[in-house]
Amino acid sequence: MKAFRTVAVALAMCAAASSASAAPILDTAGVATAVTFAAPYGYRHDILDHGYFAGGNIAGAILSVWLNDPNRGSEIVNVTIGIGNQLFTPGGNNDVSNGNGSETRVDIPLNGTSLADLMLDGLIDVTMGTNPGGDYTFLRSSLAYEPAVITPVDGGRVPEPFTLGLMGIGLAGLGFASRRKN
Ligand SMILES: [Ca+2]
Ligand SMILES: [Ca+2]
Ligand SMILES: [Ca+2]
Repeated sequence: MKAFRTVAVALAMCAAASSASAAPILDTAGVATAVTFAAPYGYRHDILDHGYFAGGNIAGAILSVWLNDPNRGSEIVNVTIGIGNQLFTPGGNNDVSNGNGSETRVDIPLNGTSLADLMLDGLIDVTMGTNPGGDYTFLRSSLAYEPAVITPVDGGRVPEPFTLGLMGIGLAGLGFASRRKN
């Protein structure tokens, strides 16, 4: 009965999505880890567990990482995503701006190369690094991705039937995950 309700809710959400943009799907990964130059931290986002199939279409994805810095100081947050390499300095300076107990969130849109890496197999590897002498704490990571949609000639936005099916599976998975948390 619960499973039926989850599927019904997922289908209802898909129907709602057909008249608007597709809802982003969230994948979480990583465990809290101290990062130094000598000890970068690598982890992987795997979206196959949301019903994504290798070689599918993704319109866009944003990687969000949460950081803090137990001892402040100046450091570069060096984020390597897939086979690309992107450098970030949260807050516009070379410091994870928040001290111990608070969090800095960094949002990183995947570039074309990283997105292709993700679409190819549903997996994307991320490495958090810093410069010599830099240190901060990686807290957690979330990858939000939006299944591709097609735009018909009348200008409306309608999910592809195939993508819609994947969304249903993904949403059912989310329902399952949230039930497990309860
Ligand atoms: Ca996953
Ligand atoms: Ca990959
Ligand atoms: Ca520091």
